[in-house]
Amino acid sequence: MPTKLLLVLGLAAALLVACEDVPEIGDEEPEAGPTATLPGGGPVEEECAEVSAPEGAPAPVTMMDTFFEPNCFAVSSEQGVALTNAGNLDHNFTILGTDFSFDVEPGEDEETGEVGDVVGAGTFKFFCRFHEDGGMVGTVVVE
Ligand SMILES: [Cu+2]
Repeated sequence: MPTKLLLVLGLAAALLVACEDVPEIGDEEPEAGPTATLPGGGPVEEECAEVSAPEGAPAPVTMMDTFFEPNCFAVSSEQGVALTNAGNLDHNFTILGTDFSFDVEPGEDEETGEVGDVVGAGTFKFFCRFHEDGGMVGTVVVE
């Protein structure tokens, strides 16, 4: 039946078009976002889902073995970070290029000072100084 054949061909064409729309991994242009340059840090351009804490409250970040949850979050400059080490290893939260650095032992909590005390608005890398090589890194957007 020619109608059915046409339908199948049309579907195949639609699928081909759909596939061409899928960007290849590593092929994506980073979206324009806030940028910042820090000593030793270089410009950072990244977008992330906003996991903001309620206004004024410190943004909660959990340290696991060995990653941050969330590993991308936004704060206002007046907010700090409420760190919780839920892993079995010593962990640390450091904003790249700053002395904003906090060690947290397993099972312990640590509340940082205001992020705006050390950086202006922008997007910044943070990492665990013990496990950076293991990929324990993240991004904080200061608004
Ligand atoms: Cu760590």
